[in-house]
Amino acid sequence: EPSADWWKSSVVYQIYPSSFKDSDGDGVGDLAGIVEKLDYLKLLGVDVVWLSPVYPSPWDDNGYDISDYTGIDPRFGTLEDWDRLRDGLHERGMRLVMDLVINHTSDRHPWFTASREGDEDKKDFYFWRPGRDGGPPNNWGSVFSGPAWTYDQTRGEYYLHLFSPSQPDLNWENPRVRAAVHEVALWWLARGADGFRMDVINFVSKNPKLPDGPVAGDYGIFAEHAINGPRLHEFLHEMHERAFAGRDVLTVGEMPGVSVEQARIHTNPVNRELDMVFQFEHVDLDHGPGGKFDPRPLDLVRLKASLNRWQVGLNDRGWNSLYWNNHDQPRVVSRFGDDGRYRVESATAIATTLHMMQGTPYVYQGEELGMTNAHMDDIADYRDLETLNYHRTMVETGKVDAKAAMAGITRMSRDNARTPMQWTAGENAGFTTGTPWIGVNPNHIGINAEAAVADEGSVFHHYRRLIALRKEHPVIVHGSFTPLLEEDPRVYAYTRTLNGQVLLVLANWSDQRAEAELPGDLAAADAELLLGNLPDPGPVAAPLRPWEARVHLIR
Ligand code: TEU
Repeated sequence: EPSADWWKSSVVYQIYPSSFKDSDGDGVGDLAGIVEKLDYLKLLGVDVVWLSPVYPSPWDDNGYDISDYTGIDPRFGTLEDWDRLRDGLHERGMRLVMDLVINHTSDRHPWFTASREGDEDKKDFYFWRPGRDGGPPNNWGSVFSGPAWTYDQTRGEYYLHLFSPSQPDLNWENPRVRAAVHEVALWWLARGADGFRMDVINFVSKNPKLPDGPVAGDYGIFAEHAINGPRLHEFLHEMHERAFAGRDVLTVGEMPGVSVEQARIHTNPVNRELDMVFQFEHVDLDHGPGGKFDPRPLDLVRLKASLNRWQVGLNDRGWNSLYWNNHDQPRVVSRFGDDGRYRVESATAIATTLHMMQGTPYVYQGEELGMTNAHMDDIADYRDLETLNYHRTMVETGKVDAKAAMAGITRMSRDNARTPMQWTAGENAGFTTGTPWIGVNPNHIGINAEAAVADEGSVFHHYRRLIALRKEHPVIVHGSFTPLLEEDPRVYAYTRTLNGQVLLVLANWSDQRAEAELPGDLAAADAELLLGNLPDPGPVAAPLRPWEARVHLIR
């Protein structure tokens, strides 16, 4: 077995390729554009790039609807461009993780075309069922609005799609489906990929009876019958043995709805399933009764309770992945911080809180610049199908209050994460010489990579220092986690401990001065300051200024 643990001390950087860097002026980012920016990633200090999908796709869900698993969509370039990216990363000591979307394919994937035509080999590759009482086989609603079933004329049956109708779910009960998926993984590993982020991988085992779910609104909720299903551990273990075992890879499974207890099983190395998972608890805390587009203010005490439970729950038994942002989440500085007066302070305090925890940190493109939400209030500026479908089915029909819903969209839409990377103060933020596929945030005049790299006090350099610290201090990678001040409404505080060394992390999540009421032995300890996000940081006992964060090492 190769040493499995390099990913524990790594920091991963997620690239959403259509919005990263456009090299050819068509308004869409591409692989050659990423290659131009590898020295920027090296300067930041990240170890791994996770590349969101670049495969051929009809682009209904921005590439999460794949029609060919072993090709590159022409909008991004060619397989040879991918080879150049792989080599450019490897030459700089970085690795490349691909996004494996294998719960579903595109409805234009040849497997689906063959399946709907009743092809002998492919007919059971998807979930096909006859209707019930002139309607769909069960009451499930899909993640992207509307029913989870669509009737297909050719086949004369309904097919299941937990997401868009363009994303039919693969039937993992069929061993040939699983073998085909393993082949895809092996194909990319043979070409030099270093691992996989596996899209909604805990949706692949369903209750084979596909029973109705509890009704909420127009549809039934599929969660209890299609998430964390009965054969999930078996399927993941099988894939590990066929595709990952004995190879030096990183695997991270995206798992909405996973619990600490389940994640502990998935990520315990003795079970040979996955290295780590993406859980969703902390990014669902501000969802209201009407869902993500009905947001509530964040309660810091609840956030601490959640993240701290994951820290303690996986210590010594599994491994956490740490993230605030990805291509599905609004920008954290706008969501949990203050993207006005305290933008730099809050972005760096929030980053410090996460990066000193146990687990592998993920940085989403632009997060290291403190990029903000797009603040778009006109639905015409949106591109994301989840947002557009919600607007069409809930807002335009008058099912929700239009003004409140638009405010919810502005705050929570996935497109907040998808506006182009802000490279310069120049035209289109230096992202493209053409017309960008989605609008550039006008605040690129002030918030951009060129300015941030030139300014030692920028969010960028704080991220660079956080990443560098992880390389210097094993306590940051391996130390056990102890929560502090759990009821404090403003201060996030914890320690990490390894071989008698104690790392103390303090972050003020408010724009008020805050006293951290630390236990006496900590407050009086002789400590070295490893990092602060404001000028002239004080000792352990010093009050925290608005959005101040400090990392102290107690020997
Ligand atoms: O997302 C899975 C998922 O359940 C949510 O993150 C969802 O996309 C959204 O946030 C619901 O509000 C994954 C991908 O990350 C996402 O981009 C895809 O759209 C989705 O799967 C389907 O492939």
